[in-house]
Amino acid sequence: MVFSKAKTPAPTASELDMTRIPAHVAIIMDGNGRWAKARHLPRVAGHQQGMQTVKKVTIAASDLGVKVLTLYAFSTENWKRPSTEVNFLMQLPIKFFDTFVPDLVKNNVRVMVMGDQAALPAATQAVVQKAIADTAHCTGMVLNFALNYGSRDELVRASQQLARQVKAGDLQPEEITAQTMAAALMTAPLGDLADPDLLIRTSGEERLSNFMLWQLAYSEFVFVDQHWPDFDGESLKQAIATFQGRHRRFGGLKNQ
Ligand code: V0D
Repeated sequence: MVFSKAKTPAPTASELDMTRIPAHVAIIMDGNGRWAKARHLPRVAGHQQGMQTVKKVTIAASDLGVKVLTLYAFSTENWKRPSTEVNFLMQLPIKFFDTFVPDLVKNNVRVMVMGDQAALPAATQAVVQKAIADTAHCTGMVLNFALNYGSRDELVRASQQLARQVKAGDLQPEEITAQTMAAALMTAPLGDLADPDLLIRTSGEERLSNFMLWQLAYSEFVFVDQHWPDFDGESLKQAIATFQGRHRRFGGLKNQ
């Protein structure tokens, strides 16, 4: 007893406080390869199934009243994978939009993308731009894909942009603040909602892997053992219940 912490158990998903849904949920969608391996399937089958999970979880998050859902789809380091796998991954936005843009519009979900788009194959860039355009009028949840994204790359680019402004005489060094920094990051278009309230990583790994290093400074982290293709709306609710349990015990900087 001496060594056990008195813990308030997280509420079950069925008793979520709908007035305290995290506004911005970010997810590292890990475990597609392991999911496939466990079924003696090729890795790409895991990515294919993972894309179906993206659709289900997007609708579940929108239904719960999440305002921004950021999904880490492809990191700047993922180019090191075998070219057959990279090529397959680059087709996924195309498959995703052929089958899912009408559902996004029906659910009033707007697509945004952060990361270095210029390095993606032209066909992938085109379909991503079309999805952004086709959902530009939607006023509900923002579905923000991190695509060829790396947080150090983001911070380097932001620093270069601020340095250029200083050199041009448009900015004083003292004017480099948390605010001007945030305005130079890829999440700037999200405004007040740029910082995730909740980060979820699937598949049991407990690392950030170069994801939103600046924006996650005050976020709650929830790690779940399920592989991404096994994650679903119930898993999302459970993670949000865990988030709400933590906030009940410690209070937070925001939403109090
Ligand atoms: C594989 C599991 C949706 C994680 C989910 C190119 C890795 C499925 C997209 C997507 C991927 C991205 C941008 C966009 C529309 C859809 C996606 C990639 C991988 C990397 F505008 N799923 N998805 N993109 N996977």
